[in-house]
Amino acid sequence: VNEEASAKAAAASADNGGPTIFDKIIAKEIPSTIVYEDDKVLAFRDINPQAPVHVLVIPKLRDGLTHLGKAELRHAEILGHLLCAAKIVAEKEGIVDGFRVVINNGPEACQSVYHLHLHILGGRQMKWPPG
Ligand code: IU
Repeated sequence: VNEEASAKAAAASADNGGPTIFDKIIAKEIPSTIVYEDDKVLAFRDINPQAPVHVLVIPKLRDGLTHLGKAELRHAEILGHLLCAAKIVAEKEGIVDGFRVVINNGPEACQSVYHLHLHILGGRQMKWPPG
């Protein structure tokens, strides 16, 4: 029932290309615990952590990347930058030898915020397959 509810909630907030709460986090209108920041990306702690370390890495400029399904070759640089930032976060958090990077894409993957983000998860034993 819970899984069904969360899938429905995700579908209900499906991509409409509008602003998201991450705009306010980037603008620092909503406080977040920042782990890493540079001119292109922001990394902050997830408000509802699913592991001892759970950090989100997002592009400061969404530039059409509501979700990975919108990626085009012109996004190659920022996509690479996000992955490099993920590694920096893992190093800073002391989990560089064991961590997971997740991108939920679309309602079927339970994406709830339509501003591309990488989940960096670690600090516990991960399982495979993921749920
Ligand atoms: P998802 O991949 O779209 O499902 O992930 C969105 C994440 O954003 C999810 O893990 C939320 O806990 C997290 N989040 C947050 O950290 N701060 C917020 O204000 C909101 C969501 I709304």
